Amino acid sequence: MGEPTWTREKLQRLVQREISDYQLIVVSNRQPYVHELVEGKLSYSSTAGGLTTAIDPLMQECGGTWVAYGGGKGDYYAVDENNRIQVPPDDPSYTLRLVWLTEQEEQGYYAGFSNEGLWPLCHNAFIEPTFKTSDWETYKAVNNVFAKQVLDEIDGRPAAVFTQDYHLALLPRLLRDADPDIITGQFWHIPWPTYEIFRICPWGGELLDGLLGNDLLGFHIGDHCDNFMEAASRVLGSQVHDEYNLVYQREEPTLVRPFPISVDFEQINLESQSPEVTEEIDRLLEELDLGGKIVGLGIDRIDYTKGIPHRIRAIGRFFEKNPEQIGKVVFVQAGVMSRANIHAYQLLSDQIDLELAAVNGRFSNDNWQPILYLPDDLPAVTLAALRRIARFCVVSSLHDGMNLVAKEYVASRFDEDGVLILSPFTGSAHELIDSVIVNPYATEAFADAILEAVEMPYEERRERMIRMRSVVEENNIYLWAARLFVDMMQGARRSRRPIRSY
Ligand code: GDG
Repeated sequence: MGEPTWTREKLQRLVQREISDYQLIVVSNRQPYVHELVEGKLSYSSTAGGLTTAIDPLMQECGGTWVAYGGGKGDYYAVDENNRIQVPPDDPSYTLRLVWLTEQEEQGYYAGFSNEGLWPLCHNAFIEPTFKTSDWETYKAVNNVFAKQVLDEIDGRPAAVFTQDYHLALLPRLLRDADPDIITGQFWHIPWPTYEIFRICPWGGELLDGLLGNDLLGFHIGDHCDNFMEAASRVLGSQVHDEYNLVYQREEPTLVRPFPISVDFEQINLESQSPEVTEEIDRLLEELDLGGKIVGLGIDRIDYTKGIPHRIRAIGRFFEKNPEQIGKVVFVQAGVMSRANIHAYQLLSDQIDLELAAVNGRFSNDNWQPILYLPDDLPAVTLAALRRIARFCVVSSLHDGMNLVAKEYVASRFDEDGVLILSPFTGSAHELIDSVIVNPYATEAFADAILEAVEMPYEERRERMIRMRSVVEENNIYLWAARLFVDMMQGARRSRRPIRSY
């Protein structure tokens, strides 16, 4: 049997015990709440994406400060003279401190080095990474901007800094150089590639050295840890102690461990039972004409790693092989556009339109269309309603660190019904072994997996869903954070000891 379920309260007690002597600071590129100014009126919304989904509930529970780039047009008007604002705006529980970047900085550091360089480097999606020297220079400069802001926030007090993701790989080393007493942990939300791929990056050594300024470095799965440790050993010549998951760089250890990220199971489970969601279900059934149909669902940030064209092709093949399903099954593809100023994403958008036109053009009739595409930033209540309507949910990533959409679908199915079709190239597939696992490149098998989901008897759906739900309930976001915080403090204690004591 697994460990007992972790709750918000239990995590709060753990944080008080382990970290209360330190100021807790989370740092990320993206802010959890963004402000807009429309006709002189300030409004806010929470940002879409896996990082906010995972970290915001933790900060609400633990308190502290979240330092992030203020990219919203209204952000400047929302903060106080120290660039701080209490969030969530409706019911404040922690501090958000915003960092300002120029357009040129945002372009070089975020769109350029992070998203045209590191993102394709770390995902096996066959998109060639672009490495421009000017982007790299800006990336370094912006990591320095963040370091200054974090140090200013710390103001010489004891602090534990928990950095997020690939935008800030150099930050931990900068912090450690400025103040070796700062406890440093980082979670890398995307995969880490094999050495053969990683060495394409012209500044790989500097990235590794930056990350090895952490006491603790977390990835979703063991393979990514192994890849990272191999890169550190082969690129930098760092000493790697596999048996302890430790890497020594500059004679200081970094603990490198897997922490499979998750969702707030209880909250999603409860929210999906709310009257608002039930009303939204009625509205969607009517508006999208879904009554009496078997509905399949995809929810993704529109990104080339998510395998959306592959999914559309498989749906087309499914109707081709199973014409009796025409008119009976509808697939709803929802999700927000992202990184629209990057060329590869514009190409993806065009490709999705072409694939959609091919399938919808071929199979639609006067009363029915096989795929409904809703590429919008949909409100949480609509996403929750879609998850409840859907007989099956498809996650077909070509490569994905974890994929929270899969876990959200499972958490929201309090009725213990529904089938998850899941790519083996996601971190989630390591845990959700009762899903229907299918390779998104194998169109034939993918089409058959859709038929399997459509025809799966209720008893089997229920048995599989019950097992998946107990996995997500057990391994929830609070267990993830608890393990991470405990290991971060343990890593910090170790790194203050001389190497020879091992
Ligand atoms: C990275 C890693 C890792 C989607 N569309 C809308 C919307 N969403 C929400 C989903 C989910 C989140 O965004 C997406 O999370 P994922 O985990 O699927 O993917 P990434 O954004 O690529 O996240 C990933 C994650 O970090 C955490 O470590 O799992 O592997 O790539 O919560 O529901 N939310 C709203 N409107 C939308 O249209 N509000």
